[in-house]
Amino acid sequence: MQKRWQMLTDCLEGYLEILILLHDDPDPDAVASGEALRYLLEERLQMEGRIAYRGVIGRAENRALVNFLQPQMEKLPDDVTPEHTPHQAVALVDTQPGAGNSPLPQGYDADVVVDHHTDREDGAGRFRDVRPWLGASSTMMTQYLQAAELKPSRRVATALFYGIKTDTRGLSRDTSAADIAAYFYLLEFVDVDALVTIENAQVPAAYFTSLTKAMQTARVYDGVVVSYLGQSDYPDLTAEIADLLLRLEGIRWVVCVGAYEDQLNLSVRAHSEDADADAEELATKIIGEAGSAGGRNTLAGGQMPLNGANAEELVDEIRTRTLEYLDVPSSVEPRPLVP
Ligand SMILES: [Mn+2]
Repeated sequence: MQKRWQMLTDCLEGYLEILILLHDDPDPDAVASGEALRYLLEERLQMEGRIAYRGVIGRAENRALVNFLQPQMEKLPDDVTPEHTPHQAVALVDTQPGAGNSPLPQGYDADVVVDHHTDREDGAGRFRDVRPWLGASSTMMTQYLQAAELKPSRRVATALFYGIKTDTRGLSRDTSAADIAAYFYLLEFVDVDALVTIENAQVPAAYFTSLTKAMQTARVYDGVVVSYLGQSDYPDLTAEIADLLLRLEGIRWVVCVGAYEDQLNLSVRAHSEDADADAEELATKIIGEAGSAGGRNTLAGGQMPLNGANAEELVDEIRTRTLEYLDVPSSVEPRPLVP
């Protein structure tokens, strides 16, 4: 890691400012990694960092994290490539140029790319650290702090800890030895009261409306469950409900769809015991040319614009494509999850 930290330092030589971009609709891992990078560069390279993102931070726990962390973070307009000044370096964390949820297009010449999703291998990023075998970008940022011999502040440690915890579902999914090591290293610095507040954040009543709809529309086909939660209040609700549905006994695959404004959002989950699972491939097949998708073996997501199309019809198509991809015979009758 010392070498990586040295390369990162070399790459940023001559810059006094950095624009740190997160993926769209950032999750705790993205927010924590962005803030950790800002903290590291400020403390060690005296750089001034600005964090920016597009989209929505909707999930109550994620809002609580932001509320606790108070990162100097700004929301950018949707569908606009963020701009930076010539004396400002640009970093991308928890995503890569050209990924479905990336604010930077394919091949964009970012200065720094730090990510743990599937390597897009487009060479983008003068300093590029992409390690898909890790469970969280927060693990990578913890390693950078250690390499720079910088003790994390309570704020940063708590955020990184929560980033690893959520991305790996409490070290139960896509977890490597490095994630476990980072998790326990951070533990001693964590603000436990803040963590309890974040994890138990209260949710709006609309959350239960969406949850009810998701349960009522869920159909089980052998080990596959497909659910549509209708128009939802925020785009990352599909991910939350997909995680919940994956807990159903005997389930190997979950596809959860929701509409947010004029867009359809999709979350795919595969059981981690299914060694051959490729959630990213399924998400990409489902979305096709209509939108974008990305992820890893056990979890993936995607989105497509509705352009005025009927959401229910698109969901029917998504269901058909899912069952085809997973070789579920058409003779299998769908079973409602709840009566
Ligand atoms: Mn992540």
